[in-house]
Amino acid sequence: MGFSCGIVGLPRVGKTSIFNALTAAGAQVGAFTGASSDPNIAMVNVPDPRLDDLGRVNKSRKITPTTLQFVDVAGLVRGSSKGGGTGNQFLAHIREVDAVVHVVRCFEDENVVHEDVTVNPVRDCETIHLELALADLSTVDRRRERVLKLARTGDAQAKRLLGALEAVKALLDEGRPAREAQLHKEDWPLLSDLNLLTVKPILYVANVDETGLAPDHPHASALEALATAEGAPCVRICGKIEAEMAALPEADRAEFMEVYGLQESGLSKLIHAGFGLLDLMTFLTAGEDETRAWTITRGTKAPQAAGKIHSDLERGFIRLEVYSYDDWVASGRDEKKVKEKGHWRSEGKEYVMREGDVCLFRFNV
Ligand SMILES: Nc1nc2c(ncn2[C@@H]2O[C@H](COP(=O)(O)OP(=O)(O)OP(=O)(O)O)[C@@H](O)[C@H]2O)c(=O)[nH]1
Ligand SMILES: [Mg+2]
Repeated sequence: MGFSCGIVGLPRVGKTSIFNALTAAGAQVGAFTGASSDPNIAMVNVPDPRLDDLGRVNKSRKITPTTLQFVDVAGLVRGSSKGGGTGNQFLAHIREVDAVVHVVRCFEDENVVHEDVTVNPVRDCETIHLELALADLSTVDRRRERVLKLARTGDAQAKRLLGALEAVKALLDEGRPAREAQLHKEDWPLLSDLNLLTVKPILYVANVDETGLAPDHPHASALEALATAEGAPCVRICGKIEAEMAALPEADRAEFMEVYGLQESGLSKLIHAGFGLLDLMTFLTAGEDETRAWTITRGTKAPQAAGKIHSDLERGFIRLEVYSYDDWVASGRDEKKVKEKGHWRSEGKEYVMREGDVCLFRFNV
């Protein structure tokens, strides 16, 4: 699996519309205003033209893209962390995700009631940030209570953990995200099992209407300024339009996008931003049986990349035979020519994987 994203935001900002646009899952829009307690969960394939190209030339029986998981939960309201609304019980579902996708309403529509009456992305972000921080604060407080006693006995590990908890607590007390804590690199793993929401990387989605793609759109620009200040990516998506598009047959989508002046689908924008945010990259394997894309973190070395495919490949790693997709295309999509031109490389254990590597792992177990 590539990575998983948990969608958060105020009620009726278009989270489920966007979820549907991204996943074509057809979930009930507005369903969470009732008492429903299950999150919407869907996997989507990450589109990759290189994969189809390699699969076609290799006459692969199977083409397997890498996937992305989306989890859509009920809207959070002010006081959610104290049990207000139904949103809080859903937070558990986003504790396990890799990244938080924060959907913010940037569209005007008097038929859709806003939680705080007016459309104001910056205020809305503050509300959600505070609720996430308060939810984390109660998690941290509970753990702190338990660690305090042990730390008083002089237990070194407990003292270190207590120090980390207190640094994080000081921020959360002020409504700041835990990720801003100045902890030693070795201390972060001590907190990992808490699954703090405000440690997760965040990506903003400005849910805009048809006018929202104009660069100077006031609501979307306000959100982008906030995201930039936080160093977080922000993408604009027309939730309603794209949800309609996702329901169309594949063949009709290009024309639909043209009518609305959309250059890139919301899913594609989000994938790019998400890969950047989480520092991910893709490598490929190609053959008659299967051509497949794999997601890894940038900086991963060859044996660990092999381990993504199977633990035996990592354990028994001998070497990696590899060429880049671009060199393959430049060599007329012919492996023989790739070799002739000297682009077919044999790499060892220290090789750092590159985007678009087409790989054949040699191993022995
Ligand atoms: N005009 C307009 N309406 C939208 C847009 N996106 C969503 N809506 C409408 O807003 C309402 C709420 O949309 P949902 O997608 O259910 O919102 P949500 O954030 O999932 O809401 P909760 O699950 O209740 O928190 C629906 O009536 C949508 O049709 C948009 O981009 N423009
Ligand atoms: Mg919803």
